[in-house]
Amino acid sequence: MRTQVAIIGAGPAGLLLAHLLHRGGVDAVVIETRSQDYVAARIRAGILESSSVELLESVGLGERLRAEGHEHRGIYLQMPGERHHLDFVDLAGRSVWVYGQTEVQKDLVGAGTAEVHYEVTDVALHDVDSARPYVTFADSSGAARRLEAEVIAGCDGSFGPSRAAAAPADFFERVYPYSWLGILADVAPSTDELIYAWHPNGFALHSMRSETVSRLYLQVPNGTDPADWPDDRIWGELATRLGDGEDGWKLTPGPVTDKSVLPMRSYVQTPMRHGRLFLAGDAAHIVPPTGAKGLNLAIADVTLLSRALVEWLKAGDTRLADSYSDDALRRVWRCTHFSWWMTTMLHTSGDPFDAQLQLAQLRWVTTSTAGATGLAENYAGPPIGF
Ligand code: RFL
Ligand code: PHB
Repeated sequence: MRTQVAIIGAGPAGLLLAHLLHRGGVDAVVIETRSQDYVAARIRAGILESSSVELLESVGLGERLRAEGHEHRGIYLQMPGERHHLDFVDLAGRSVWVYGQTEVQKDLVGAGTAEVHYEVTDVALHDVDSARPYVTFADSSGAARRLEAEVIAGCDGSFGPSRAAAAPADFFERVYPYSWLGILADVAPSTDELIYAWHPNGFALHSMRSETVSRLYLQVPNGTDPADWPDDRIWGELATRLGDGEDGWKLTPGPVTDKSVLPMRSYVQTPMRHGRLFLAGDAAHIVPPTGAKGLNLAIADVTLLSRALVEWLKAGDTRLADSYSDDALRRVWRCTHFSWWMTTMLHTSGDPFDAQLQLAQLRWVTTSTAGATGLAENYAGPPIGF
């Protein structure tokens, strides 16, 4: 098989890249180890920055998003006895949208612009330093395949083979001493905006997917077994940390349809290019979910990468490809800092000095226009290409 761009991974980065390249007149083939159903059902991100929404709209992927997504002006930041609304539209001139990654994935599959080979195995990258890189794999029937390309795009997340193929590289990492226990529940959200809550017992987040589906998270110790958290215990702890009963606010529990524990870390691998291999999305960087940046970073990366590859493969101009890593990393490091900052401000460590610093920081962010604007600008997100 031969194509212009071999894309490894059919998550949002890989499928959106294929869609953008198709619109730019560049051929691509995507290979994915999982099944289409598995990828479509993975419950992950829920928040899109307005620049992500604008990008998706501008490439024909905005119809369901506008109809079924929900625009939010801001978030609540909370400490015991205090709930403050930060209005991003007033503070930074931009909103965010609640629209699940599952829905973005469905829209990308529905666009039908990507040739995707699902359920492949034994994926290996070859000769990425040369002008003729290629990928080998076994297709879903077990037959050995070789995919030759001008460029390989590694969009295979943190566990795929592209990261290693892009080495030697610099690797920056921070592992956090806590995880999130996340639930999806069939119950109307108890809040109009997301609530990020600092509490002495640990962080809690009330998010949502729709008028009838809520998404909630609790900070738990690393190594927590979800089996130790029956539904009643989860709702009880959420009620405590989110302030059920304070100022008449009530948390309404409901049937839990999904429960999982996710560890948290930050990493960035640089550069995001090695020869003819370009990394995008989680393959190059992971952020903890506290700032809702992962999916948005993946969208920003592939927007830059598609422009660079169209210029190169259609017009022979390599300038954007040469600057891709530096261009993408400006935003990556901004969001890596923001996600680290939100995470360390809101998760308790057990150290009383740290707790007082966190509260002082939260009071500053919720009472000073300068502090609130900084958070709002970062949460609502810098423009693509910043
Ligand atoms: P993905 O989505 O992991 O897709 C990578 C794909 O590559 C496939 N793959 C391979 N394919 C071929 N050959 C191989 N050898 C392969 N190995 C792996 C995988 O099967 C997969 O299909 O990475 P991508 O496309 O870069 O997208 C990144 C986002 O998925 C991720 O950043 C976000 O989900 C992060 N994230 C959030 N981001 C936000 O912007 N806002 C949020 O609110 C938010 N919440 C979250 C999140 C991530 C979470 N988890 C579980 C990681 C909440 C959670 C719980
Ligand atoms: C989510 O809805 O899954 C979500 C929302 C905001 C975050 C993280 C996750 O910061």
